[in-house]
Amino acid sequence: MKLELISFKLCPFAQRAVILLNLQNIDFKTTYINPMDPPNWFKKISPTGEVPLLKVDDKIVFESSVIGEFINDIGALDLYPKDAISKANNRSWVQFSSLLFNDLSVAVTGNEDEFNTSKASLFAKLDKIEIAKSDNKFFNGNNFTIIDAAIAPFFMRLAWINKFTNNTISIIEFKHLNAWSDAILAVKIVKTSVIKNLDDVYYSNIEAREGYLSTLLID
Ligand SMILES: N[C@@H](CCC(=O)N[C@@H](CS)C(=O)NCC(=O)O)C(=O)O
Repeated sequence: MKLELISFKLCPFAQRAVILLNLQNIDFKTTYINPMDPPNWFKKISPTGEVPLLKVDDKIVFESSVIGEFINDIGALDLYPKDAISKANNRSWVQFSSLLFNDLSVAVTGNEDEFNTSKASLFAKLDKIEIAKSDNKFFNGNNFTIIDAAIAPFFMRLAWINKFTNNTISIIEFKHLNAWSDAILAVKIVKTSVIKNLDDVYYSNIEAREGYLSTLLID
């Protein structure tokens, strides 16, 4: 089976797939595109116009959560709990975690009012996750699983924002989330799931968006 991940360097949803493919030790080729200015071949094969898209031989799989399920199906490791309700509960939180990226995106691009609204919306969601998260290192215990991979790109970007802006969106008050973020960001496969210097690219992206957040950047 030949796998090709159609990706965008800054895309957190594509990063989820990279983490899971590497965790499962599955060989794949990466093709980067700019989804804001996609090539014609991509328009032809992508139903949504979004990355990530996983080409599997001549078939395509899209939507990062579904790509994650597929990787789990073909991988040697089952990264879901065995019992049906815990598995469904994990899938629910994977879906929920996707909503965090919308708030983060508005926080990066929006004016001051939009920044404050998106931060409040983000914190309301983080409140819910804080309650659902146990004292365990990762979501399901000591092992890194799919839900950890799903939220890892969010924690990575949030940590960059906090480093670049003197903790504008600090999550220190969320005891479980703060520890979970530290545990996830220390995982080697997470660290190596993005291109080198993506933090610099992310900084430049915040600057280029000229939103309220760009006025809070420290050098
Ligand atoms: N629900 C999708 C979201 C993917 C997504 O938002 N991708 C962005 C890049 S990070 C994209 O391709 N945007 C281009 C567009 O919306 O046209 C998933 O989980 O895969």
